This record gives sequence, structure tokens and C-alpha cells, in this order.
Amino acid sequence: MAQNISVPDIGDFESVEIIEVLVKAGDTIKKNDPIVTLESDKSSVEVPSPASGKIIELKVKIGDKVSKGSLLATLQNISLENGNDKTNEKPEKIKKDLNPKNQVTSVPTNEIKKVFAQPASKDDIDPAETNEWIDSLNAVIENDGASRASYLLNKVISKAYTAGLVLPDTRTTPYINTIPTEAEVKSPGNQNIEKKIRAYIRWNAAAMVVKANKISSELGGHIGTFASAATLYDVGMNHFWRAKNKSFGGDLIYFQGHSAPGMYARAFLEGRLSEQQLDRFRQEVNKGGLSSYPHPWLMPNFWQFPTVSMGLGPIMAIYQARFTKYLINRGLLKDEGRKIWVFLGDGEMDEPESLGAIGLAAREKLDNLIFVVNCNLQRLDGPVRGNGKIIQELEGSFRGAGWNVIKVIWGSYWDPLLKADKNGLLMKRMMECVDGEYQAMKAKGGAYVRDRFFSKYPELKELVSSMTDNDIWRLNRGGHDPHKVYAAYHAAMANKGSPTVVIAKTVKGYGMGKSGESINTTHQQKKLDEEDLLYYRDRFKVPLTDKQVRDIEYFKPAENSEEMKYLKERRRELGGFIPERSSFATPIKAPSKDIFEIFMKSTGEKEMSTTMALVRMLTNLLRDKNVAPRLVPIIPDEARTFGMEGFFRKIGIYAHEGQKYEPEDSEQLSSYREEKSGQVLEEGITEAGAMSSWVAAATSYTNHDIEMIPIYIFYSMFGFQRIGDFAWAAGDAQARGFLIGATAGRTTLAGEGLQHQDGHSHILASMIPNCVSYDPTFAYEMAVIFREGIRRMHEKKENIFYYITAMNENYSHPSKPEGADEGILKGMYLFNECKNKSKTKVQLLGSGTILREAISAAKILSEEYEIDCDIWSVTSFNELRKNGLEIERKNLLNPKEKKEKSYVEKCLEKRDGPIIAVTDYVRSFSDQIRPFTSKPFYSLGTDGFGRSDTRKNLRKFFEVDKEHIVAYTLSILASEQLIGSENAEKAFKKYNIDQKKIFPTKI
Ligand SMILES: Cc1ncc(C[n+]2csc(CCOP(=O)(O)OP(=O)(O)O)c2C)c(N)n1
Ligand SMILES: [Mg+2]
Repeated sequence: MAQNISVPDIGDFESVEIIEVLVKAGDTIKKNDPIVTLESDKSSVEVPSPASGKIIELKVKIGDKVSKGSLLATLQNISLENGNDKTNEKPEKIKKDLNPKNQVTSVPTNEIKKVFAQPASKDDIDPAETNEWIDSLNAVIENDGASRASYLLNKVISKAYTAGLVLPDTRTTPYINTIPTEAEVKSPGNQNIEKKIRAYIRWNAAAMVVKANKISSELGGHIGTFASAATLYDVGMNHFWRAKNKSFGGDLIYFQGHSAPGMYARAFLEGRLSEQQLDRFRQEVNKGGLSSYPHPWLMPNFWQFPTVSMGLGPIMAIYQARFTKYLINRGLLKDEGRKIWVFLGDGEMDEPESLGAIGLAAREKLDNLIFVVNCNLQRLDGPVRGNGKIIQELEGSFRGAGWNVIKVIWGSYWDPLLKADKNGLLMKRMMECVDGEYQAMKAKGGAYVRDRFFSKYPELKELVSSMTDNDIWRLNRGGHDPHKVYAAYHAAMANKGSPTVVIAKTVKGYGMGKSGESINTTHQQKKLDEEDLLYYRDRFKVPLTDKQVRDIEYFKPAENSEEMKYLKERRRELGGFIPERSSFATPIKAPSKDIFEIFMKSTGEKEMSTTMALVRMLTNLLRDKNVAPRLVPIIPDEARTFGMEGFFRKIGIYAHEGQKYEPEDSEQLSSYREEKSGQVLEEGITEAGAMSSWVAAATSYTNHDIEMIPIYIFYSMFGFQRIGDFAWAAGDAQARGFLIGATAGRTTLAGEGLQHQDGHSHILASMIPNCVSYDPTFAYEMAVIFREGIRRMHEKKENIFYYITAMNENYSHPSKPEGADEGILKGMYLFNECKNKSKTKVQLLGSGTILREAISAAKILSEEYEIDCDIWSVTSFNELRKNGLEIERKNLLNPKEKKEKSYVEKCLEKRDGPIIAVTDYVRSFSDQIRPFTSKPFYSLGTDGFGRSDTRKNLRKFFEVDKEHIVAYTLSILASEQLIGSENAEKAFKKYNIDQKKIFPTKI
């Protein structure tokens, strides 16, 4: 059966041009294979075939204009009826639940009087009645089980809400452990041995910090943080965290940055780090030292995640967990039940980034994610919530967001007391006390606790009357009790359908005694005197002599000791060591040059923006079978701004639950198609989240052993300026991928105004050592740069990432000049020379869209003033500067040698005339190359706040339009005494340039 293929609904566009015809008569094609590519003034989109078959006749050619319904081709249908293709099917209607078990029973409940907003009574006016209710609940639990009891309570609560009762706040639960003692899963470990191992690790971690500070107090470090978290880490290391090896991808652990000494101390016992290395904590300049904090750049075989800038770890880990599911749902990664564990301080939870994405984690049902918040109640300066309770506050936030919350507040020594607390008075007292009091209690000893905590109520005083002050002092916190921690981790591992947060209460500086236990200065404590060290040794029973303690020796038991055997056996059992960073990803072959060939030719009259050119490149790349599946387009709610809405239908938007609704625009070519295996990460309005996704994808080659090509497209103003710290961390993490700063240029993004117009993102990008950045003008430059980026990063595995700016100004693009590739990549090449044989020459350098103003200015200078310009397209002032600096340094270090020339110098040395550089960025962008040429150098740029107006007005305001370039060039030539000053004066008048105008930075 023959079938016509016509243009489907393409949204708002009328009469759009066909720019590619992708099939010919006689071709056999599959359903959804692209037939043609259409291009409007903003975006390009492929038209897929509605069915499989053979093309009988093509009805269109390149350049034709078409609208909805226009005939494109006829098809001999071969499998229309086979029903295998589901792409165009509408999502299944949500079925009504017909299961009688889930039906609401029809037994009516009695209606009662409605009330509104009366607070709950605080007094028990009828204790007998209260007891009846509690007895009823107990009876249901005993007879029908916990599920039935919960059901009944829910039913009663919902009835109470409908009656208008004001119910107590249910975001939080009582201030006790979430897991009842009876329900705790017991650790299979040997507690005696584990306790010893933990003591040695504690000692060595403290010793390395103290030793470093004996060398110099400049070196710093932290003892108190790891001291409070040692049990939380150790239980994970001994029982839960599975390493990467041949048969398993490995759990991913985000360690709290300044607990690093603890990880080194364990690695020392494991034999992975030597004593010499521990001695070199925070002395990294010469090889063999240990990083202050987790820095993959500095310890690439050890650390995986840079976390020390607080708040980055939690949000990056959330997106890591989501990206792991993305890879699984796209069929690129096996689902092995790997977990992402994240260790955080309670103070760190103040960071907006720490809590900012917890809603996403719950929405995406990230049950592969486990947060552990170490609530030692202190941050750097003092208590985290002296007047409140950080644990309750966090519980409320996480529960509210939909997380599984496991509180580990009290250790086992409290169990008998809580059991004896029949009337709930102890629990009430626990709830009453604020964190400032809890902190003071751990600083001041058992007698103080008896006096301040228990003695408030006679019953509680009585409860502990047979306990000594020491016994009271020993009442431990949950985070220091390996049994409680084990039970919590076990429950976290088993949880399905939501992320888990373990909120553990600990003591900052645990075991440090008067030198730093639970006192406000704990965080800064990095020196322990002899007495403190002896105390610390005794507290944890580390088998060192007094002399060894005085010499601050590390302790490592004999290799054949039971502790060492146990420690190694545990890790062997769990598949290897943690942390460890490695990569076994196979490279991606760079796409063939053909894919980019079309961009090397002139577009003729046809105008497009570099953003459109880039989107077309990506569309073409989706036809390359090596590259296509690895592309990860990441967009924070701006796909339509950048003309990328065609991707929605073509490759789908990732949605872990698929699409449960029929999209409003389902008939259209760019329909909003969500899919479980969707490829686009449509992030919503979160640059921090989008960047975290990008980092996860850009480091997938090490964390998942699969090389991915993330391309994150954003408003360039909301890039480095907004998420600069993430970009820095990406450099540290050795991310590989593309950041695209779209709508770039202070005067190119016109109407949007001050907060949108970017004139400095390249400067920010230039500060990151492994970020390679470009500001291309023409489609062929973009193509050459982009392809080389894929080759360098994903084929050659260079640990760099690319920042490329793209603009939204439409213009026609010339053909690539012969032999320009090398210069495009190095940062500049000769675009054109005016050869009027004039005596007066100028070297005109431009980048981005402002290069086009320079080209127009050169024409005027040549035709009207007989001044010859060499026009240089500068694709990267940043790369030119890097090269210049390196060569200059080399020359200075080798004064006897013949001087080498920088690339800038090689380009310009034989050229006459002053250099004038013009960009859509602040002048310091182009000024970067000023030192590398001996010629007079002038910059024109867009220093100052942007403002909304037309491009023409903006360029005039910032003095980067062709008229200003002409007038300033004449003035520069006058100042260099190459021509008379009257030319410039005349030009200022001719072009209406106000010579008294205030400098734009001041307006
Ligand atoms: C973004 C950022 N701001 C400030 C710091 C400096 N800093 C390091 S640790 C710390 C206190 C941390 O307190 P908390 O999160 O409670 O961790 P703890 O040491 O108590 O476990 C601060 C402010 C940092 N590392 N990162
Ligand atoms: Mg803290």
C-alpha cells in the first residue's frame, strides 16, 4: 500500500525551509527514520517517517518552503500493520483500580460536628480514657499486627482532619531512635576487634594532624570532626560499602571533606599508604604528599569526589544517584543495586545546596541514595542550633520531602533507662533539652548531666540514683554505638522506593577530653600537647608506650595480628578498598569529518545563529552510531530558547516513570515526550542541579566506567557566575564534557537587560586550569572546535572540559578559509586581509559576533580612509594567553637560549600597524594577550552593566559597533602618529559620537 508522507504539525511555524533531504527514491527506511530537516529562523527539526517502507518518490528538494500538510514523499508501506511500533501511540489511559480489595468499603461512618482551628489540649483531663485508647491500640498491634494498627490510625487521623481538628505536627517523631531496640538487626562483626581497629584509626588520624602542625602550624587540619564520625565510617567500611572490581561497579561514597585524615589513617592500616605519606599530610607540592581534603585532581587514584566546599557534595550526590538510574533506564548500565552514600556535617546542612535538591531525590524515588548526617551539634564557631534541635529540624525537612528518615540518637546504654520510662518522662526530658544544653553536658561530665538533665524531675533523678557519675557519663550517643549504626545502615540498605537519611547524634571531638571534646573551639583544634595525647591514648587504649606517644608514633599492629587479618578480610569480602578511583571506560571514536562537513561551506544568503548551528551539529551527531547514545543533552528549562525542542520528540525526555499523561501537544513534531529511556535531561529551573547532572555525566568514565558526552546548555550569564564553585569542583573531578554558554555577549543578547547580558563568563572560565574555552563567530569555527573537543576529551581521554559560547544573532556564515583549522583551535587565524596597498595598516582582532562589526569597520576603513586592515578571528583569547604565559616563562627560565615565540607573536610579528581588539566582553578579556606582542595594543569591549535595548543601540552604547571601531581606529592611528588627528575628529562628528559621554561602567 502506498502512503503519503507529509509535514506534520510543526507548532508555530509557517512556510519553513527544507535544509536537508535525508532519503532518496528507492531507499528502504524504518518508521521514525528522518526524511528531511526543516529549519525556521530559530530551530531545526527532523521530520520522521510515520511508517516503515520503501520511498517511491520524493516530492521536495533542499530550499523548498513547506508548511503543515505539505507532501514530502510517497512510501510503499511494508509493515504498517505489524503493530510493533509504539512511538506514536498515545500513553495508555490510567486504568481505574478495579481490584475489589482496594475498593472503599461502603459501610458509612457517622458524621460528627465540624470544628475549626482549636489547638490541642496540653493537659490530660481524663487519664482513664487516655489509657483505654492506648490499650485499644496495643490490642490491635498484638492481635492484628502493626500494619492494621497503622491503617486504623491513618483512618482516624484522616477523619480527624475532615472534622477540622488541629492535629499535632507530624513532620517529626519523638526524640528517640527510629528503630526500636527489639527491631535492630544485629551486626555479625566481632565488636572487640572492630573497637580496637577503630581506636588505631582514631589515633593515627589525630597523630598525622598533630605531626603536620609540628612541622608548621600553617598546615592545619582537623581532629575533632573525624573523632566524632569514626564509628559512622567504620561500620560502613567493615560491613556495607562494596568496592569496584571486575564483577561489581562499586558503591560510591562521598566523604565529608575535612574528615579526610580518618580515611588516610584507615588506608595506612590497610597498607595502601605508607608512614612517610602520612607524615606528608597537607604537604603536596613535592610528590607523595596527601591532600588536605578529597581532591581527585591531586590524588587521582584515591579520591573520587571533591566535597570540601560545603553543600556541593550533597547536591552532586543526589544528581549522581539520579544519573546512575538514568544510565540504567537507558540500558547503558547494569542494575547491580549499587548505592551512593553521602557523609555530611550538621553545620553543612545550612547550605542551600545541601537541602535544595532533596525534593528531587524523593520525586525520583532514589532508593540508591543514603545520606548520613553526623549531628555532633557543632559547626566551626559553636552550636549548630543552640536554641533548638538540629536532628528534629532535619527530620522534619527530610520527612516533608518524602525521605525515609532513620534517627540514631541514643546508644545502647540508654536502652534500659528508656525501657524503664513507663510514663514517658525521660522522653519528655530528652525532647525538652535544646542542643546547646546537650553540647554543654558532653563537655562537663557525668555529675553535670545528673544535675542538669536528670535532676529536673524527681522521678528521673531516682531513675539514675544507683548509677555513678561515670556510668552517667558513659550513656552514649547513637552515632558512637556500632550496634545502633549497624542497624540503621542495614535498614537504609533495605529501603525501597525512597532515599534514606540516617541522622546520627554524636559528640564533636569525641575522646579528646578537655583539649577538645564538645567545646566550642573543637573544630579548630589541630595541636594536642603531651598530656592531651596521653589522655587520648588511654581513652581508646591504644597500645603505645608513653615515649611512643611523646614521639607521636603511628600505631600499626603486626601483619599477622587478628586486627589486621580482620580488617583486610572485611575489605576482601566487600570486594576491595575504598576510596579508590579508576577508569576502565573505552574511548568513543570521534565522529567522522563528514558529519561536520556541511558547516564548512558558506550558508550563502541564509542566516542562522551559532546556537542553531550547534543544535544542527548535535542533530547530525545523533546519526553517528558511536556518539549518539553517549550524548547527554542537559537543559534547565530553556530548550525552546535555544531551539532544541525538536530533541523532545526525537530522543525523549528522561522520566523514570515514563509518561503517565498525553501531552497537550502530542500531535506536534516537537511534542513534549517523556520516556523512561529518554535521553534529554530536562532539569527544570535549577542551574545547580543541571550542573550537578553534568558533573555526574562528565565523570561517568570513572564512576561507571562508561564514557559519556554531556552537553549542558545554559544562558551564559547563569553559568560560571551562578555555579562557579561547581565548575571548579568539576575541574578537580577531572570532568570531560561541554558547557555551552548560549545567548552570550553583552550586546548580542539584546532586550533581556542587566541581569542577563553576559560580558565576562570567559574571564571566569579562564580561571579554571583545565577548562578550554572558545568564543567562535562562524558555524565552521564552532564545528572545528566541537569536533576537536570530542576527539580530545572522549577519544584521547584528556582531562579537560570545554566552555563554548554560542549566540542568538542570525547572520550568514562564510566558508572556512583554507587551512584555518589550526588557528581556530590555537585561538586565532587570519580571516581576511584588505590589500589596497595603503601605507597605513591596522591589525583588527575580533571575536564572537563583534568580529562581524570589525569586518564591516575594516571595509569602511579601506574604502573611505584607505587604511588596510588585517582581520583576525580570535576564537580564544583564553587559549592564546595560556600559550603566551607558558612560552614567556620558558624564555625567562632559559635566558641563554634563543627566545621562543608565542603563537600570538608568530601571528602578528610580521604584520604592520597597531593592534585593536574588539569583543562583546569586558576589555580584560582581550587585554589578556597584550603582553605577548611588542606592538601598540588597544582593546574595545563592553565593560559595565548591560541594559535592555536593541543590538544596534547597545553596541553604540558600549562603543563596539562598526562606527565606533572606525572612529577609534582613526584616533589610535593619530595617537601612534601614523595619520593626522583631523580624521578621527571628523569621524566622531560624522557618526554622532559624543566625545563627552561618561565611561559606560559609570552609567
Ligand atoms: C562552602 C564552605 N564554606 C565554609 C567552609 C569552612 N568550613 C569547614 S568545616 C566548617 C564547619 C563544619 O561544620 P559541620 O558541617 O557541622 O561539620 P563537623 O566538622 O561538625 O562534622 C566550615 C564552616 C567550607 N569548607 N565550605
Ligand atoms: Mg557538626
